[in-house]
Amino acid sequence: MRTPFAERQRTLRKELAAVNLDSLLLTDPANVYYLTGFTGETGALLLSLTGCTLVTDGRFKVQAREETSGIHILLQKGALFPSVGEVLRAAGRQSVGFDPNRLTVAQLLTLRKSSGARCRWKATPGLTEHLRARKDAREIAQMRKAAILAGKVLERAIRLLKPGVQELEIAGETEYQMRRRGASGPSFETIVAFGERSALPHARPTAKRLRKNELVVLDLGAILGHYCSDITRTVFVGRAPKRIRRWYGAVLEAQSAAIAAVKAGALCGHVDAAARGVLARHRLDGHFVHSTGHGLGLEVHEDPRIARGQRRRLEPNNVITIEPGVYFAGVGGIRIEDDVVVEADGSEVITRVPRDLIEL
Ligand SMILES: [Mn+2]
Repeated sequence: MRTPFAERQRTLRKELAAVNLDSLLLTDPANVYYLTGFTGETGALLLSLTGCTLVTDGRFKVQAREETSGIHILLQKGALFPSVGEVLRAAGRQSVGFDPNRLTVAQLLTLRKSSGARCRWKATPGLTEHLRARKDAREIAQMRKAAILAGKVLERAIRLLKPGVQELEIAGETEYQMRRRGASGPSFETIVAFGERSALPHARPTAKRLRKNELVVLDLGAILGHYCSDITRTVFVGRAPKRIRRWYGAVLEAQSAAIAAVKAGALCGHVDAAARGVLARHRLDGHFVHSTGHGLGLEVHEDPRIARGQRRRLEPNNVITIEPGVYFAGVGGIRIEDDVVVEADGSEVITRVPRDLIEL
């Protein structure tokens, strides 16, 4: 089967040439996978204008050969970064790009020392991440499957919500169901938050038991075929009081407005402002304490960021989340999140779970 990796390497090489780099160092596993197919958790990739070398350790020898093709695999002698430096030293005078967001200060110092004076290190953040943000047709198809899987698991979790059940039970069952349906695991630690705890946007599941007349926030995602999904629904256990309905209606309206603002060319900050504006009209913007969304792909949080003031523009085939929420300490929170593919004139919502308030 034809793999996309060689073509991605070619595309990135053009970017290297454009910023006068001879090679680029990649250490982040998602970036290394994106460019080579290698899934080992440690390794460093040196992409040069003429070739590609993956440096990793003996544990990954067989795996690297099986998962990649057309690249040079080098097993490190001793530690990873001195080995990478040696490869560069042997290659002679050149300028090498690195991502300051992905490398520690200690790693850079080791690289500078081991690669020698003829190697010039240049900070070039986000080159691969920018390519990754624009998904190809195969990636979108995979993300649709991951999103649908997350939705099914979420709907099943909602059916398990009965007074007396613990947050941890729901979270455990959810992650089990993901794997039963083919996911390699959750794309982040599943959030199950009952009652007051739902006011914490990133609540970790506890032994708390569900009671009647509580809000429940379920925020989960699965990794399927390397790609992440991310979905949130809010449920009320009982008949929701008027103010909860009002808050829920406002969040749903904010999410719809943000989704309607999504299209290629739109400023990320405008999409955020669409959600924030609706909540402001309901005098709830002070309770919306996070950004509207984030890019989704090999990682659960990636480019582009849908946040206040972001000047970046959406591109066709970006995949992003839209997830406004409101939070009231001591009472609870409401968040609705879907995954959205950016299209030329609009968007496709790939998570397929009804968004109306569910009362159990
Ligand atoms: Mn999210």
